[in-house]
Amino acid sequence: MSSEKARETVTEPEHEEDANDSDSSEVEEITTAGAGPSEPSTSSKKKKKKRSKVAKAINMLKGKEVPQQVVDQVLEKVQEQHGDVPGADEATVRALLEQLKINDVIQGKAGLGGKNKKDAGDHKFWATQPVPHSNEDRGEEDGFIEPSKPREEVRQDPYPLPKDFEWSIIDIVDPVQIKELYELLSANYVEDDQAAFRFQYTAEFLEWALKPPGYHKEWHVGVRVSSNKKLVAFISGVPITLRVRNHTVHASEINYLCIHKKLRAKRLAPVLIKEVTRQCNLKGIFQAIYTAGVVLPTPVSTCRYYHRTLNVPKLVDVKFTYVPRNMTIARMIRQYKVANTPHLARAGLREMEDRDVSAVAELYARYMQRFDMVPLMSPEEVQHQFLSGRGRGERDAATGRRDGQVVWAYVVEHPETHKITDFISFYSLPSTIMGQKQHKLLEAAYLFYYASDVAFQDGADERGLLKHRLQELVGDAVIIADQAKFDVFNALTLMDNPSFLQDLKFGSGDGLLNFYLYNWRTQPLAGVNPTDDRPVGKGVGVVML
Ligand code: MYA
Repeated sequence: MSSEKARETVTEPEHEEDANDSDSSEVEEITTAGAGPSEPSTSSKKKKKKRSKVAKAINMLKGKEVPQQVVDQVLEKVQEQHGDVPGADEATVRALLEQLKINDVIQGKAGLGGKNKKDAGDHKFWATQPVPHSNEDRGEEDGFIEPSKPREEVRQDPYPLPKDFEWSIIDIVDPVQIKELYELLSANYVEDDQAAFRFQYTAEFLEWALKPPGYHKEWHVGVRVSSNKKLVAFISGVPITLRVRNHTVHASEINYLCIHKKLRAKRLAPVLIKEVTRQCNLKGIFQAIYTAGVVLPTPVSTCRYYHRTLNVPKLVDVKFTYVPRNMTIARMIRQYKVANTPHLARAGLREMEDRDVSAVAELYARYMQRFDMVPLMSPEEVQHQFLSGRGRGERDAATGRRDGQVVWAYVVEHPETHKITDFISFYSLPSTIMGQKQHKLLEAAYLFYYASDVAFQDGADERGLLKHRLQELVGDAVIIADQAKFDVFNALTLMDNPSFLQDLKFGSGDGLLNFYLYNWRTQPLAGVNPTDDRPVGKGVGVVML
């Protein structure tokens, strides 16, 4: 997993005529989840009551998204006490409240979505692990927390499991076993807070994600019931070479930790984590990267989900998004309508092919120097990440999708020089819609890696050249996803994403994704929040599947 599914807050243009103008930044944010109008009141009794309501609501911020009621009440209070204050508008107040909440999360003071409110000391398992236990525990210098061990000093036997269960290495090449994994995850993997959506990784996706070049089958760790061999738990690692600031770290990317719903809260997760750690150690790997919606000790960065609505009626039907007050569904459809063909088609945008691998690998490596934590990819890894998941057979004429396609990758080839100037990719990760008769699957596209050589021009950032190019490039990815019948296009506040999300009408979601490093100290990296020396996004250049 890489992410928690999140409902959307809706963006609405101030003027309807701005709706199709992708350059328009005149978007006002309206959060509808938990929204409710507040009663105007004048009597002092009512005021007192309201103040205590405000205090209560503000307390809610510790664990939940900022409710509309809080924003409305803060605005009213400001108005009451100070009259018209420049900048005291809804969007600013919401942004400030969100910021307060996110700062708390990053400093480990608050949990998210009420799901994890433990103090660092209450983490019985995590307290024993080589991870920073607070941001103060990160030291001055980047480096390991525990030294690596020679192979013979690594524990040779698997950790004991409760009786009736046994370890089972899952062979991803075997269609029967990949189906078993698919079935475990489809019924038991990550859900949103309201249990309305659950990730539904396809068998093709899992095969793509778990078999990068140099993968180790021993890092695909399953647990079965001894008597009937039913697969009931799983965790995986795949090799990844990270650059974290100026260090190269050979690590494992840990993902798809899942325990059957009937076996929860029995302390099985720590056993799975220790066993995959042992398997990594046996291959000489002592560092890892992982992401989770829950707050554990201690995120190195946190990013927020953003959602670009494509299929308005369906997203409204399944309550992924809402029709805001003062808005109609027809206006919303117009607002989110996208062009029929990608704008860069004339500039040489086409699907990436095998012959582009070395050019894309070079462009990727140079572009990713912009960020503090990035995967370093060999040409074989580039081939795998962007091409091996492209599906079977011909593309369907209507949707442009191939059978079993999980990743979409495009390049811009300069029409005269034939140089590859840009590339862009996204992947498909549907979610099961629970308790809905009409719609069973939410088709979501997720922004993956991209690069543009505009970044290497003088003043690319200062003069807004890169921002403009990325808007075109990602805007085209959104158009391609729309043609391929995706319902929504998701992205996080990492890499250069914050520069174009709003202009491309992505709305802020209520989900945050925490990034963690195992056995590696480094100062916090800029994600949804800037750090002292880096703006938002620039710390994180890793997209986890
Ligand atoms: S994140 C996706 C996680 N999966 C899901 O959310 C799917 C649905 N949920 C479940 O299947 C279960 O609830 C899970 C927990 C399996 C999550 N990451 O067995 P328990 C700690 C790490 O009684 P259960 C992903 O895949 C929790 O704080 N730890 O709990 C990345 C507590 O410890 P402590 C977690 O609910 C995974 C302990 O587990 C997580 O039955 C990265 C309770 O265990 C979590 N997401 O099962 C794993 N959730 O008392 C770390 C709970 O200390 C990798 N816990 O608070 C580390 C690097 C390893 C490799 C190193 C190589 C060198």
